[in-house]
Amino acid sequence: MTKIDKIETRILDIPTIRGHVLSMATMRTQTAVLVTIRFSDGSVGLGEGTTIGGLSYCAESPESIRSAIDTYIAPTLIGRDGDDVNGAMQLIDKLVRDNNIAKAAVEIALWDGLGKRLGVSVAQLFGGAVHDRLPVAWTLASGNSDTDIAEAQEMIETRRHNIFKLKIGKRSVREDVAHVAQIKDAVGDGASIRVDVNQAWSLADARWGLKGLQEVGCELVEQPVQARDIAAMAELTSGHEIAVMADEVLGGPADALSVAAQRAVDVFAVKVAQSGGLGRGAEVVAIAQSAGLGLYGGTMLETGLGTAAALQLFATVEALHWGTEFFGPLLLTDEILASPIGYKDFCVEIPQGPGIGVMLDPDKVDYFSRDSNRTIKAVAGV
Ligand code: MUC
Ligand code: MG
Repeated sequence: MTKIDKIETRILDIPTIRGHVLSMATMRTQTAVLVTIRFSDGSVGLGEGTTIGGLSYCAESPESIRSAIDTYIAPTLIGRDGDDVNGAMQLIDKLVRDNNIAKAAVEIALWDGLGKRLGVSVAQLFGGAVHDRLPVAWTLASGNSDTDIAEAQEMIETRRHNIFKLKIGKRSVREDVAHVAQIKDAVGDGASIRVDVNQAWSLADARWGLKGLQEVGCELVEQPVQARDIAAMAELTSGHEIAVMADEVLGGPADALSVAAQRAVDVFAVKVAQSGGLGRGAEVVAIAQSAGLGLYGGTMLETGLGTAAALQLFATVEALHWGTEFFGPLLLTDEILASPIGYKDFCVEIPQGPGIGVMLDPDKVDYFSRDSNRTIKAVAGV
């Protein structure tokens, strides 16, 4: 039996290429929790658990992810069979409530280790890839319309992205709609424009917002109101033509089932971290498929490591009606993978090779590690 010998965690703080302005906070650094699982046969599995904007996005922070793993998850897994991913996750689910991002980080490392031992990709472990590349969006969130337009035009010219998600919800609804209209006018019909409100609107704001957005040619609105207000999302979905997408409300299969049963949205943004891992993410995908909802591969702005893991899962999903947003590594000033994930022709390439298909650059990991005593501001500000 290949046993789990050791589980190590590390926090990395990596600057972003520009301020990333969200409705609740502005990110200037992305903080990732890396997990390394060492197995008794010498094999190693890598995982990542990452959130957005410190504690402003959800109830898990980089520090809580690390402490949940170190204090509660790792000790229960040491000595267990490394090949028994399902058994490990069932045990963790009994002992640890919620903490989906921490669970996902460990689960990814278990799948990566298993894939590497068997010499197959994680996509293969999930039934096999049906894509070798996927359409990938970019998020325009500089906080300035002219900068966003210049960024979008460069992305289109270099054939990197032609799907754009605009972060709105910080300014008034009227200003936001004008901002979206300006960008849509500048990029024309060759690009798809969507927005993410990150829960910032009241239902009254959202009624006006959705009306304005659809009039200016925006195709989709993500999480316009509070995640807990499923009834408001259902009203907006049935009352407007523009597609409504669930993000923060989807904390795993049970939430997905409840949102689908209430026909509260048109599309699921499925995030591996938020779902609680690749297995739970696959269950959320299956619920959307069974309910006839649209699918989109969502990100927590992970580094190349977490991005590669997500790509392994989404490569197995037949129809991703709204594409994906697996651009996380491109928002960072530096690459921590030994060889970066490929982006070209408006698509992201699925990493090939065993496990999640990528290896870390150890020098970069050391350099960005919080333990290395570098002074970098890890907090997100307004
Ligand atoms: C979110 O809420 O979807 C995903 C892309 C991006 O720019 O931010 C994240 C967060
Ligand atoms: Mg979102």
